Amino acid sequence: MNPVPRAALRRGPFRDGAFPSELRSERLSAWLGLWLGVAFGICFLTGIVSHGAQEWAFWPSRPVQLYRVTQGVHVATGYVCVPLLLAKFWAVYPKLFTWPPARDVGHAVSRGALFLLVASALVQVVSGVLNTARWYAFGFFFTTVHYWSAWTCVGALLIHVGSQIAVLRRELGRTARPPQTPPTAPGPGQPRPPSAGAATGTNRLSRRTLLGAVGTAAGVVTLATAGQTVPPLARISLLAPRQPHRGPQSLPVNRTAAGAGIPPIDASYRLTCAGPTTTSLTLDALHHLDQHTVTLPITCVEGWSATADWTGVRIRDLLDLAGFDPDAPVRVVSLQRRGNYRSSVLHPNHHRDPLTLLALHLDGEPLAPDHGYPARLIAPNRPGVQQTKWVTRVERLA
Ligand SMILES: Nc1nc2c(c(=O)[nH]1)N[C@H]1C(S)=C(S)[C@@H](COP(=O)(O)O)O[C@H]1N2
Ligand SMILES: [Mo]
Repeated sequence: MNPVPRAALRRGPFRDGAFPSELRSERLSAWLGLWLGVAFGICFLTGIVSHGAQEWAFWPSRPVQLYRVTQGVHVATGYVCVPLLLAKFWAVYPKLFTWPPARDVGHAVSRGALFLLVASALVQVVSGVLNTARWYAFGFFFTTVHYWSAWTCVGALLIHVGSQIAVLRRELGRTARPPQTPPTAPGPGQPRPPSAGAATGTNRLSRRTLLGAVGTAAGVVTLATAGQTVPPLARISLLAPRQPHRGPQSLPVNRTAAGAGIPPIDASYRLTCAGPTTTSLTLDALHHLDQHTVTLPITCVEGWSATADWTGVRIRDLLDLAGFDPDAPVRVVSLQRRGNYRSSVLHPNHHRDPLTLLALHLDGEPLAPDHGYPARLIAPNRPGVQQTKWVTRVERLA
Protein backbone atom coordinates (compact mmCIF):
# COMPACT_ATOMS: atom_id res chain seq x y z
CA MET A 1 0.00 0.00 0.00
CA ASN A 2 1.49 3.34 -1.02
CA PRO A 3 1.77 5.98 1.66
CA VAL A 4 -0.57 8.90 1.11
CA PRO A 5 0.40 12.55 1.37
CA ARG A 6 -0.49 14.51 4.48
CA ALA A 7 -4.13 15.52 4.58
CA ALA A 8 -3.23 19.15 3.75
CA LEU A 9 -1.62 17.99 0.50
CA ARG A 10 -4.43 15.64 -0.47
CA ARG A 11 -6.09 18.04 -2.83
CA GLY A 12 -6.06 18.91 -6.51
CA PRO A 13 -4.16 16.24 -8.42
CA PHE A 14 -3.13 14.56 -5.16
CA ARG A 15 -6.64 13.80 -3.96
CA ASP A 16 -8.17 10.35 -4.32
CA GLY A 17 -9.93 9.89 -7.63
CA ALA A 18 -8.34 12.96 -9.21
CA PHE A 19 -7.98 11.11 -12.51
CA PRO A 20 -11.20 9.22 -13.06
CA SER A 21 -10.73 8.07 -16.68
CA GLU A 22 -10.67 4.29 -16.83
CA LEU A 23 -9.17 4.45 -20.28
CA ARG A 24 -5.81 5.07 -18.70
CA SER A 25 -4.08 1.80 -18.07
CA GLU A 26 -0.67 0.24 -18.27
CA ARG A 27 -1.84 -1.53 -21.39
CA LEU A 28 -2.71 1.73 -23.16
CA SER A 29 0.60 3.30 -22.07
CA ALA A 30 2.50 0.22 -23.23
CA TRP A 31 0.96 0.25 -26.71
CA LEU A 32 1.50 3.98 -27.13
CA GLY A 33 5.03 3.48 -25.86
CA LEU A 34 5.66 0.78 -28.44
CA TRP A 35 4.40 2.94 -31.31
CA LEU A 36 6.41 5.90 -30.07
CA GLY A 37 9.47 3.71 -29.74
CA VAL A 38 9.16 2.59 -33.37
CA ALA A 39 8.47 6.10 -34.74
CA PHE A 40 11.18 7.69 -32.63
CA GLY A 41 13.64 4.88 -33.41
CA ILE A 42 13.24 5.37 -37.17
CA CYS A 43 13.37 9.14 -36.74
CA PHE A 44 16.56 8.83 -34.69
CA LEU A 45 18.32 6.53 -37.16
CA THR A 46 17.42 8.64 -40.19
CA GLY A 47 18.51 11.68 -38.17
CA ILE A 48 21.93 10.11 -37.67
CA VAL A 49 22.02 9.46 -41.41
CA SER A 50 21.27 13.14 -42.04
CA HIS A 51 24.03 14.12 -39.66
CA GLY A 52 26.40 11.69 -41.41
CA ALA A 53 25.45 12.90 -44.87
CA GLN A 54 26.74 16.31 -43.80
CA GLU A 55 29.79 15.10 -41.89
CA TRP A 56 31.13 11.77 -43.15
CA ALA A 57 33.69 11.83 -45.97
CA PHE A 58 32.57 8.35 -47.04
CA TRP A 59 28.92 9.35 -47.59
CA PRO A 60 28.28 8.04 -51.14
CA SER A 61 26.88 9.98 -54.10
CA ARG A 62 24.62 7.04 -55.05
CA PRO A 63 21.84 6.08 -54.97
CA VAL A 64 20.94 9.55 -56.16
CA GLN A 65 17.64 9.62 -54.23
CA LEU A 66 18.88 8.03 -51.00
CA TYR A 67 19.04 11.19 -48.90
CA ARG A 68 15.70 12.30 -50.25
CA VAL A 69 14.15 9.08 -48.93
CA THR A 70 15.90 9.02 -45.55
CA GLN A 71 15.21 12.69 -44.87
CA GLY A 72 11.59 12.37 -46.00
CA VAL A 73 11.20 9.49 -43.56
CA HIS A 74 12.99 11.46 -40.83
CA VAL A 75 10.63 14.42 -41.05
CA ALA A 76 7.52 12.24 -41.49
CA THR A 77 8.27 10.06 -38.45
CA GLY A 78 9.07 13.22 -36.48
CA TYR A 79 5.62 14.63 -37.30
CA VAL A 80 4.01 11.30 -36.38
CA CYS A 81 5.57 11.59 -32.93
CA VAL A 82 3.39 14.66 -32.25
CA PRO A 83 -0.01 12.89 -31.91
CA LEU A 84 1.68 9.86 -30.32
CA LEU A 85 3.42 12.00 -27.70
CA LEU A 86 0.25 13.94 -26.92
CA ALA A 87 -1.65 10.69 -26.33
CA LYS A 88 1.18 9.20 -24.30
CA PHE A 89 1.44 12.31 -22.11
CA TRP A 90 -2.31 12.20 -21.52
CA ALA A 91 -2.11 8.53 -20.61
CA VAL A 92 0.69 8.87 -18.08
CA TYR A 93 0.62 12.40 -16.68
CA PRO A 94 -1.27 11.39 -13.50
CA LYS A 95 1.96 9.61 -12.57
CA LEU A 96 3.54 13.03 -12.11
CA PHE A 97 1.64 13.17 -8.85
CA THR A 98 2.70 9.80 -7.41
CA TRP A 99 3.34 9.92 -3.71
CA PRO A 100 5.97 9.89 -2.35
CA PRO A 101 7.88 11.64 -5.17
CA ALA A 102 10.71 9.13 -4.77
CA ARG A 103 10.54 5.84 -2.86
CA ASP A 104 14.24 5.08 -2.97
CA VAL A 105 17.37 5.88 -4.95
CA GLY A 106 16.44 3.60 -7.85
CA HIS A 107 13.01 5.19 -8.14
CA ALA A 108 14.55 8.67 -7.96
CA VAL A 109 16.98 7.82 -10.78
CA SER A 110 14.27 6.39 -13.00
CA ARG A 111 12.05 9.45 -12.40
CA GLY A 112 15.01 11.71 -13.18
CA ALA A 113 15.57 9.83 -16.45
CA LEU A 114 11.88 10.18 -17.19
CA PHE A 115 12.10 13.93 -16.69
CA LEU A 116 15.03 14.05 -19.13
CA LEU A 117 13.09 11.88 -21.56
CA VAL A 118 10.03 14.13 -21.53
CA ALA A 119 12.13 17.31 -21.74
CA SER A 120 14.36 16.09 -24.56
CA ALA A 121 11.44 14.59 -26.50
CA LEU A 122 9.69 17.97 -26.33
CA VAL A 123 12.84 19.80 -27.43
CA GLN A 124 13.21 17.36 -30.35
CA VAL A 125 9.67 17.58 -31.61
CA VAL A 126 9.12 21.29 -31.04
CA SER A 127 12.45 22.39 -32.53
CA GLY A 128 12.06 19.95 -35.42
CA VAL A 129 8.52 20.97 -36.33
CA LEU A 130 9.30 24.70 -36.03
CA ASN A 131 12.37 24.19 -38.20
CA THR A 132 10.38 22.51 -40.96
CA ALA A 133 7.95 25.42 -40.76
CA ARG A 134 10.96 27.76 -41.09
CA TRP A 135 9.92 29.56 -37.92
CA TYR A 136 13.31 29.97 -36.27
CA ALA A 137 11.76 31.17 -33.04
CA PHE A 138 14.41 29.66 -30.82
CA GLY A 139 17.53 31.63 -30.02
CA PHE A 140 19.92 28.68 -30.38
CA PHE A 141 21.59 26.99 -33.33
CA PHE A 142 19.07 24.36 -34.35
CA THR A 143 21.43 21.66 -35.63
CA THR A 144 23.51 21.38 -32.45
CA VAL A 145 20.56 21.40 -30.07
CA HIS A 146 18.52 18.98 -32.18
CA TYR A 147 21.48 16.60 -32.48
CA TRP A 148 22.46 16.51 -28.80
CA SER A 149 18.91 16.38 -27.49
CA ALA A 150 18.43 13.31 -29.72
CA TRP A 151 21.22 11.50 -27.88
CA THR A 152 19.83 12.62 -24.52
CA CYS A 153 16.45 11.30 -25.58
CA VAL A 154 17.86 7.92 -26.65
CA GLY A 155 19.81 7.52 -23.42
CA ALA A 156 16.83 8.41 -21.24
CA LEU A 157 14.58 6.19 -23.37
CA LEU A 158 16.84 3.18 -22.85
CA ILE A 159 16.75 3.72 -19.06
CA HIS A 160 12.97 4.13 -19.20
CA VAL A 161 12.40 1.01 -21.29
CA GLY A 162 14.77 -0.92 -19.01
CA SER A 163 12.80 0.10 -15.95
CA GLN A 164 9.47 -0.75 -17.60
CA ILE A 165 10.47 -3.93 -19.38
CA ALA A 166 8.39 -6.19 -17.14
CA VAL A 167 5.27 -4.09 -17.67
CA LEU A 168 5.88 -3.93 -21.42
CA ARG A 169 6.31 -7.70 -21.67
CA ARG A 170 3.17 -8.31 -19.67
CA GLU A 171 0.95 -5.76 -21.39
CA LEU A 172 2.09 -6.28 -24.99
CA GLY A 173 2.44 -10.02 -24.69
CA ARG A 174 -1.16 -10.95 -24.20
CA THR A 175 -3.88 -10.44 -26.75
CA ALA A 176 -6.77 -9.74 -24.41
CA ARG A 177 -7.47 -9.72 -20.72
CA PRO A 178 -8.45 -13.13 -19.35
CA PRO A 179 -12.18 -13.25 -18.72
CA GLN A 180 -13.09 -12.20 -15.21
CA THR A 181 -16.25 -12.57 -13.23
CA PRO A 182 -18.64 -9.87 -14.39
CA PRO A 183 -18.33 -6.93 -12.07
CA THR A 184 -21.23 -6.27 -9.81
CA ALA A 185 -22.20 -2.66 -9.47
CA PRO A 186 -20.73 -1.27 -6.25
CA GLY A 187 -23.34 -0.40 -3.69
CA PRO A 188 -23.58 3.10 -2.29
CA GLY A 189 -20.47 4.01 -0.32
CA GLN A 190 -18.64 0.93 -1.53
CA PRO A 191 -15.37 1.59 -3.37
CA ARG A 192 -15.22 0.54 -6.99
CA PRO A 193 -13.19 -2.62 -7.36
CA PRO A 194 -9.87 -1.60 -8.90
CA SER A 195 -9.68 -2.05 -12.68
CA ALA A 196 -12.93 -3.97 -12.84
CA GLY A 197 -13.97 -1.71 -15.69
CA ALA A 198 -10.95 -2.72 -17.71
CA ALA A 199 -12.39 -6.21 -18.18
CA THR A 200 -15.62 -5.05 -19.70
CA GLY A 201 -16.20 -5.00 -23.43
CA THR A 202 -16.96 -1.28 -23.40
CA ASN A 203 -13.57 -0.37 -22.09
CA ARG A 204 -11.70 -2.72 -24.35
CA LEU A 205 -13.55 -1.11 -27.18
CA SER A 206 -12.80 2.37 -25.92
CA ARG A 207 -9.14 1.64 -25.64
CA ARG A 208 -9.18 0.30 -29.18
CA THR A 209 -11.12 3.34 -30.28
CA LEU A 210 -8.62 5.64 -28.63
CA LEU A 211 -5.66 3.80 -30.15
CA GLY A 212 -7.47 3.82 -33.49
CA ALA A 213 -8.01 7.57 -33.23
CA VAL A 214 -4.36 8.16 -32.40
CA GLY A 215 -3.31 5.95 -35.32
CA THR A 216 -5.67 7.81 -37.63
CA ALA A 217 -4.29 11.15 -36.45
CA ALA A 218 -0.78 9.89 -37.20
CA GLY A 219 -1.90 8.81 -40.69
CA VAL A 220 -3.61 12.13 -41.38
CA VAL A 221 -0.53 14.07 -40.26
CA THR A 222 1.57 11.98 -42.65
CA LEU A 223 -0.76 12.42 -45.64
CA ALA A 224 -1.16 16.11 -44.91
CA THR A 225 2.59 16.77 -44.99
CA ALA A 226 4.30 14.08 -47.09
CA GLY A 227 3.45 15.96 -50.30
CA GLN A 228 6.39 18.26 -49.66
CA THR A 229 8.64 15.45 -50.82
CA VAL A 230 6.25 12.94 -52.48
CA PRO A 231 4.90 14.94 -55.46
CA PRO A 232 1.73 12.82 -56.06
CA LEU A 233 0.58 13.74 -52.54
CA ALA A 234 1.21 17.46 -52.98
CA ARG A 235 -2.44 18.25 -53.71
CA ILE A 236 -3.75 16.76 -50.49
CA SER A 237 -0.87 17.90 -48.34
CA LEU A 238 -2.64 20.85 -46.79
CA LEU A 239 -0.26 21.10 -43.86
CA ALA A 240 2.96 20.76 -45.85
CA PRO A 241 5.16 23.77 -45.08
CA ARG A 242 6.47 23.75 -48.69
CA GLN A 243 5.07 22.62 -52.02
CA PRO A 244 7.69 21.06 -54.30
CA HIS A 245 6.71 23.18 -57.31
CA ARG A 246 6.03 26.54 -55.74
CA GLY A 247 8.74 29.15 -56.16
CA PRO A 248 10.76 30.86 -58.89
CA GLN A 249 11.30 28.44 -61.81
CA SER A 250 8.80 26.11 -60.06
CA LEU A 251 11.22 25.27 -57.28
CA PRO A 252 11.10 26.34 -53.61
CA VAL A 253 13.76 28.69 -52.27
CA ASN A 254 15.23 28.53 -48.84
CA ARG A 255 17.36 31.65 -48.76
CA THR A 256 16.82 34.36 -51.32
CA ALA A 257 19.61 36.33 -53.00
CA ALA A 258 18.44 39.44 -51.15
CA GLY A 259 18.31 37.53 -47.85
CA ALA A 260 21.88 36.33 -48.40
CA GLY A 261 23.07 39.84 -49.33
CA ILE A 262 24.23 38.86 -52.83
CA PRO A 263 25.43 41.91 -54.81
CA PRO A 264 24.21 42.42 -58.40
CA ILE A 265 26.14 40.13 -60.74
CA ASP A 266 28.02 41.94 -63.52
CA ALA A 267 30.94 41.39 -65.90
CA SER A 268 33.37 41.43 -62.97
CA TYR A 269 32.09 38.01 -61.83
CA ARG A 270 34.76 35.30 -61.79
CA LEU A 271 34.82 31.69 -60.77
CA THR A 272 38.21 31.11 -59.15
CA CYS A 273 39.53 27.57 -58.87
CA ALA A 274 42.38 27.98 -56.42
CA GLY A 275 44.29 24.78 -57.14
CA PRO A 276 47.98 24.26 -57.98
CA THR A 277 47.31 26.19 -61.22
CA THR A 278 44.85 28.83 -60.12
CA THR A 279 42.25 29.38 -62.81
CA SER A 280 39.91 32.32 -63.00
CA LEU A 281 36.94 32.01 -65.34
CA THR A 282 34.43 34.59 -66.53
CA LEU A 283 30.81 33.55 -66.86
CA ASP A 284 31.32 33.49 -70.61
CA ALA A 285 34.30 31.15 -70.26
CA LEU A 286 32.22 28.86 -68.04
CA HIS A 287 29.56 28.68 -70.74
CA HIS A 288 32.22 27.64 -73.26
CA LEU A 289 33.35 24.61 -71.25
CA ASP A 290 31.68 21.22 -71.84
CA GLN A 291 28.05 21.44 -70.70
CA HIS A 292 26.15 18.52 -69.18
CA THR A 293 22.54 18.10 -68.10
CA VAL A 294 21.52 16.05 -65.05
CA THR A 295 18.17 15.43 -63.38
CA LEU A 296 18.62 15.72 -59.63
CA PRO A 297 16.55 16.65 -56.58
CA ILE A 298 17.28 19.32 -54.07
CA THR A 299 16.48 17.80 -50.69
CA CYS A 300 16.28 20.33 -47.92
CA VAL A 301 17.01 18.97 -44.45
CA GLU A 302 13.75 20.68 -43.51
CA GLY A 303 11.81 18.00 -45.33
CA TRP A 304 10.88 19.32 -48.78
CA SER A 305 12.45 18.15 -51.96
CA ALA A 306 12.00 18.79 -55.66
CA THR A 307 13.58 17.46 -58.81
CA ALA A 308 14.79 19.59 -61.71
CA ASP A 309 17.04 19.46 -64.76
CA TRP A 310 20.34 21.19 -64.19
CA THR A 311 22.85 22.13 -66.89
CA GLY A 312 26.41 23.25 -66.36
CA VAL A 313 30.04 22.24 -66.00
CA ARG A 314 31.19 19.08 -64.25
CA ILE A 315 32.98 19.92 -61.03
CA ARG A 316 35.59 17.29 -61.79
CA ASP A 317 36.41 19.02 -65.10
CA LEU A 318 36.96 22.28 -63.21
CA LEU A 319 39.14 20.56 -60.60
CA ASP A 320 41.20 18.86 -63.31
CA LEU A 321 41.63 22.20 -65.08
CA ALA A 322 43.16 23.71 -61.94
CA GLY A 323 45.24 20.61 -61.16
CA PHE A 324 43.51 19.64 -57.91
CA ASP A 325 44.38 16.33 -56.24
CA PRO A 326 41.44 14.06 -57.21
CA ASP A 327 41.59 12.30 -53.84
CA ALA A 328 41.39 15.39 -51.65
CA PRO A 329 38.31 17.25 -50.49
CA VAL A 330 37.65 20.80 -51.71
CA ARG A 331 35.65 23.73 -50.41
CA VAL A 332 33.03 25.46 -52.52
CA VAL A 333 32.58 29.12 -51.53
CA SER A 334 29.69 31.48 -52.19
CA LEU A 335 29.52 35.20 -52.86
CA GLN A 336 27.50 35.29 -49.66
CA ARG A 337 29.58 36.96 -46.93
CA ARG A 338 28.01 35.63 -43.75
CA GLY A 339 25.97 32.65 -42.66
CA ASN A 340 26.54 28.98 -42.02
CA TYR A 341 25.78 27.85 -45.54
CA ARG A 342 28.04 30.25 -47.43
CA SER A 343 30.43 27.38 -48.16
CA SER A 344 30.44 23.59 -48.18
CA VAL A 345 32.97 20.79 -48.42
CA LEU A 346 32.92 18.36 -51.35
CA HIS A 347 34.58 15.02 -50.73
CA PRO A 348 36.00 12.90 -53.59
CA ASN A 349 32.95 10.59 -53.63
CA HIS A 350 30.97 13.62 -54.70
CA HIS A 351 33.38 15.76 -56.73
CA ARG A 352 34.49 12.81 -58.87
CA ASP A 353 30.89 11.91 -59.67
CA PRO A 354 30.01 12.93 -63.25
CA LEU A 355 26.57 14.05 -62.03
CA THR A 356 28.08 16.73 -59.78
CA LEU A 357 27.82 20.05 -61.58
CA LEU A 358 28.46 23.69 -61.23
CA ALA A 359 25.01 24.42 -62.66
CA LEU A 360 24.39 27.50 -64.80
CA HIS A 361 20.89 26.55 -66.00
CA LEU A 362 17.74 25.21 -64.35
CA ASP A 363 15.20 23.51 -66.60
CA GLY A 364 16.83 25.14 -69.63
CA GLU A 365 16.83 28.74 -68.32
CA PRO A 366 19.64 30.65 -66.65
CA LEU A 367 19.36 30.20 -62.87
CA ALA A 368 17.01 32.65 -61.18
CA PRO A 369 18.87 34.94 -58.74
CA ASP A 370 17.26 33.09 -55.82
CA HIS A 371 18.45 29.72 -57.13
CA GLY A 372 22.06 30.83 -57.19
CA TYR A 373 22.70 32.87 -60.36
CA PRO A 374 25.20 32.82 -61.95
CA ALA A 375 26.41 29.40 -60.74
CA ARG A 376 25.48 26.89 -58.05
CA LEU A 377 26.54 23.48 -56.90
CA ILE A 378 24.24 20.52 -57.54
CA ALA A 379 25.37 17.03 -56.52
CA PRO A 380 23.61 13.66 -56.19
CA ASN A 381 22.58 12.34 -52.76
CA ARG A 382 23.59 15.52 -50.95
CA PRO A 383 21.66 17.49 -48.31
CA GLY A 384 20.22 20.79 -49.58
CA VAL A 385 22.25 22.88 -47.14
CA GLN A 386 25.35 21.77 -49.02
CA GLN A 387 24.07 22.62 -52.51
CA THR A 388 25.87 25.95 -52.33
CA LYS A 389 24.40 28.83 -54.35
CA TRP A 390 26.15 31.89 -55.90
CA VAL A 391 29.44 30.00 -56.15
CA THR A 392 32.53 32.13 -56.82
CA ARG A 393 35.45 30.00 -55.60
CA VAL A 394 36.63 26.42 -55.26
CA GLU A 395 39.64 25.92 -52.98
CA ARG A 396 41.71 23.38 -51.09
CA LEU A 397 40.85 22.75 -47.47
CA ALA A 398 43.25 24.57 -45.18
N1 LIG B 1 25.15 30.33 -50.41
C1 LIG B 1 24.10 29.61 -49.94
N2 LIG B 1 23.72 28.48 -50.58
C2 LIG B 1 22.67 27.76 -50.13
C3 LIG B 1 21.94 28.16 -49.00
C4 LIG B 1 22.34 29.36 -48.34
O1 LIG B 1 21.75 29.80 -47.35
N3 LIG B 1 23.43 30.05 -48.85
N4 LIG B 1 20.86 27.42 -48.58
C5 LIG B 1 20.91 26.00 -48.91
C6 LIG B 1 19.68 25.28 -48.59
S1 LIG B 1 19.30 25.12 -46.95
C7 LIG B 1 18.93 24.65 -49.54
S2 LIG B 1 17.67 23.63 -49.12
C8 LIG B 1 19.20 24.86 -50.97
C9 LIG B 1 17.92 25.26 -51.64
O2 LIG B 1 18.17 25.61 -52.96
P1 LIG B 1 17.09 26.49 -53.72
O3 LIG B 1 16.83 27.70 -52.86
O4 LIG B 1 17.69 26.83 -55.04
O5 LIG B 1 15.88 25.63 -53.87
O6 LIG B 1 20.19 25.84 -51.17
C10 LIG B 1 21.30 25.73 -50.35
N5 LIG B 1 22.33 26.64 -50.81
MO1 LIG C 1 17.78 23.55 -46.74
